Amino acid sequence: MRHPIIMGNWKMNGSLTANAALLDALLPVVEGLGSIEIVICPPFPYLSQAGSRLRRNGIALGAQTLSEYGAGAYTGEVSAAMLKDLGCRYVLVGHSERRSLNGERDSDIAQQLAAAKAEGLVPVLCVGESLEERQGGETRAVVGRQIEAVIDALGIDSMLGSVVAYEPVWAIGTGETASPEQAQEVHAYIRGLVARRSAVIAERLPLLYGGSVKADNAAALFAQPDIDGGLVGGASLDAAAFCRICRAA
Ligand code: G2H
Repeated sequence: MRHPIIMGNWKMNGSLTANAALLDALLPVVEGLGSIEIVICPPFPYLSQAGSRLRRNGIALGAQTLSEYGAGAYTGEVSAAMLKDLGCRYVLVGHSERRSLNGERDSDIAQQLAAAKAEGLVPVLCVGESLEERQGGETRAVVGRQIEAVIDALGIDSMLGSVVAYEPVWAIGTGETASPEQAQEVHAYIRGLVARRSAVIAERLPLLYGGSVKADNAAALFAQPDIDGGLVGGASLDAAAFCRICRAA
């Protein structure tokens, strides 16, 4: 029922020239992988450039964040409607870099998720614990709080048509990856948490793993029963590596 999703989060990387080269190398290879959903999330200024190429190749466009507000005097912000206008289908909300570097709180993230859904975008709610929290045995409490903050604010139906990405902060961009068993344990916990409110929604909810996904660890991660794909940062900037990760899904 859940089909694999692989998302490339380019973060704050790229240029018109570099993006064109990356897309040239990537698209002819991944467009043949019809059974999985592949999503590219460039920085805002490059959404149009990537979007015009992706629309011809059947790969989806995503953004890395959005404003919780609809329109108006919010200098520097980008609304859900603008992302929709540019052809986005997905948008990340609550990435740990947004939480730690931009001070986004669970309550802000819930409002961003609501704004995304109101425009028909698929929000990808990112959750995950720090190294200190894992070592303190708080992984479930932290991840549970991050997800329940959204469900408590918006209701369980907010998870229908959404995606959750589990990204342990200690594994992001560090080269450290959660083992398949560690990741599966948290994914199963997340699905169980949602199932307590709605078994049907939990069963349909795609759960992605993120945190140093690479070509050589992707297959073992994606083989886990509750891991439905990956949110890939660094390796999504390398066409050959990203193609191998997509093939592993
Ligand atoms: C986690 C991930 C993508 P990386 O942030 O969101 O990045 O694969 O570089 O750890």
